[in-house]
Amino acid sequence: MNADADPIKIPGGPSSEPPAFDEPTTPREPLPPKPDQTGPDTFTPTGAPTTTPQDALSQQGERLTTAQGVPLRDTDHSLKAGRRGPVLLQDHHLREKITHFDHERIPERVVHARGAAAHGRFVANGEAERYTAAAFLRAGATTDTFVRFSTVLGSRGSADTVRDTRGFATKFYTSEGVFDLVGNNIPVFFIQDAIKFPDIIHAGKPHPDREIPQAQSAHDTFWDFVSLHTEAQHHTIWNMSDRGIPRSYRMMQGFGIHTFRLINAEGATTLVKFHWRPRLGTHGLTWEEAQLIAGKDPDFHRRDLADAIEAGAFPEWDFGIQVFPDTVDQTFAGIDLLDPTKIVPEELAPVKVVGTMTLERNPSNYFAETEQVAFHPGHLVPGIDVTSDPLLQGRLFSYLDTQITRLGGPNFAQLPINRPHAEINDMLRDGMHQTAVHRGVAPYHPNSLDGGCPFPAMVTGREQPDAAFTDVPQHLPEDVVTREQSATFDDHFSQARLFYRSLTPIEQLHVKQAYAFELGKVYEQTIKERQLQCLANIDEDLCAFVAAELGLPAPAPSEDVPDTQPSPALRMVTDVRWPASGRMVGIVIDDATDAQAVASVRQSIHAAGAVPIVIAPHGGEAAGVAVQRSFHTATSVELDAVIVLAPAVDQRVLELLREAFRHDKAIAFAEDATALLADAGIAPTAPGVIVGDPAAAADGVLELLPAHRVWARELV
Ligand code: HDE
Repeated sequence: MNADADPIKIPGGPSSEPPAFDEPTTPREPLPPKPDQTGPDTFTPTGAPTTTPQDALSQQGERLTTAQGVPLRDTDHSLKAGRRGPVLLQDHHLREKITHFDHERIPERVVHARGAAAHGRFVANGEAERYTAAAFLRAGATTDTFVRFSTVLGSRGSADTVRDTRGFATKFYTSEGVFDLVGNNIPVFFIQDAIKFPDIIHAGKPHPDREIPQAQSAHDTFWDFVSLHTEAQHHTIWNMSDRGIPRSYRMMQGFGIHTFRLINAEGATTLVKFHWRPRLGTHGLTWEEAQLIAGKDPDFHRRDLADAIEAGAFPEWDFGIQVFPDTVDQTFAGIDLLDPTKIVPEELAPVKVVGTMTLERNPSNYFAETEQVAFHPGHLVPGIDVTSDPLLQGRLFSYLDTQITRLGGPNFAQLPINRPHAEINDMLRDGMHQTAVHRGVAPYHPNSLDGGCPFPAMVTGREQPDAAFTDVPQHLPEDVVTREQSATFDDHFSQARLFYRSLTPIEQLHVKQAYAFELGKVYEQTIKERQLQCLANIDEDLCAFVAAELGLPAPAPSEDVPDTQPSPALRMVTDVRWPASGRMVGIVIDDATDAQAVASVRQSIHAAGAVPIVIAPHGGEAAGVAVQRSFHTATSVELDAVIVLAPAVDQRVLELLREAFRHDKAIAFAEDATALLADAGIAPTAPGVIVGDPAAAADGVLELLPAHRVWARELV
């Protein structure tokens, strides 16, 4: 059966139609995107819905034209003075083509340059209604969303699986205007004041002299900064955990980090922290896997997200809030809610789920959508406001400012992906790339020439469908202008300790190994010693392990750090069983493998929502099915589990199995493949190794996948 006839579709193909072998000779309209792909909904630059089909925004017709729509006969040869002569300046087509090409790139984001995105839908359950007047959080309200996930440090072309924080930025196109929640997958940040952001980023980015290393924190300047500026230690220990190397964007939590203020219909306020909880659970890679993937498939997370959506395994997150009373001191359980280096443990303030988001459409053009999307924490809607968190306050300046350079002027909100799905009547005029064609003569307030329009909301005497944005009056706690911070921001170690001591022993081991690796890459001994001093303040056992790996003495703590109750909610390794949706299961076969066995194993894997990847000695077809990977192209790191249905003693397969075993993945063998076990050096009795008939092999793997990994292997 070739791939086209196979009802089990493997995602990832480049085009909505297979190409012809010969160069086509009959003109036709451009192909539509693949069924899983879509562009932004078509709204005008001023927020009016249109009936314009999405394809009207892409190239039209079957004939090659200039940018001015003039049909062209030839785009392969420049206009020359004779066949061997010089090129003529009058070649307007050549000049237009090359000039446009010369300007195809825009500046990459100064941080979060590498990302992947998807369109989705948010449905509110109404649980937030008592806290906020925001229309999109009313029961049953459905809102279009666009989510961009990212790494922080790397350039646009860097690898996905580096150890780093991940961005989790969501644009809600609400009926009251755009709300952006520009969050991360880690609930705290390195710094407490926005004025330190250039410093932490300069320290994390490649060294300015050689411009290495790319997308890494394992280097001297990063550890120099975080060991001196110790408020960074809490965020850093999260990065050293497996949260710093997510298995998938689909398997990450998201956090708004800062405390926000909600305002309800009666004007009462509450303080909240925002949470995204993945329905697939929160899972990491192993460090060796992450490093191998960075070479073998640097687009791993990008591919995983797009493939899952194409395969119909739509990722979902519950959206939740932790709710705190809006008191004068803005603290909760002794924790300063304005300090972005602190969490409030979920055991003290449970997360209330207020809605669910499903990502269900891939973008149809990376540049137009994922690259040009512009987020801003100041994109707020009525019912949601900011607090005085000094990190958030600086962000409110930065995001608008950065778009001016990145997107070439002040009209970036008119780019199709950024257009609100609500009326825009802003009196902002002109500027680079203005695409609206405004009417009227009086874009100022007050005016009489345009009949006084636009009117400020709520003073028109007319019934307003939605409330206007209100700035909640705030009392200032102090009346002194000062470059100082609150003494409640001074505790830098107790929550790093809380995090570490809340983890399971397996997770703690990974944290220890991550510090040992990262500091092992640092050249300067002084910096290692300084960071060891920080670790001694976090946990002495952690410090002793890392010191031993570095061959340095473990210092004694230099601070008296208070102990707190552990927070089991911080663990990633739990007994919960998660859906296998979109997981990749490799099926190793050869030409002699029973076609019926292959068919039934593929069917079981597919029926469980996972993706069966057939791996055979060669490409093409084997055992009656299309082969996705040959022994030459297969790699363990793209698989979550492996089923071996062939006695294939091939060095490449042996290596694949050894790696899969080392990375705690379920491995199943049909009886005739057991000789492989011995060659691979894997004990048939080891945890997570199944030997049986093909049905038992598939069932065994599906039984283990919901735990994410065979953790028992790390305990022996
Ligand atoms: Fe950002 N950040 N950030 N950041 N951030 C940007 O905005 C900045 C911070 C976050 O997918 C930039 O459009 C400052 C915290 C995400 O397009 C820039 C400070 C959190 C993204 C910027 C912070 C984030 C950005 C770069 C310290 C988690 C990617 C390009 C006060 C709550 C959004 C851009 C996307 C992007 C500035 C700190 C998340 C330069 C000054 C804390 C997810 O404006």
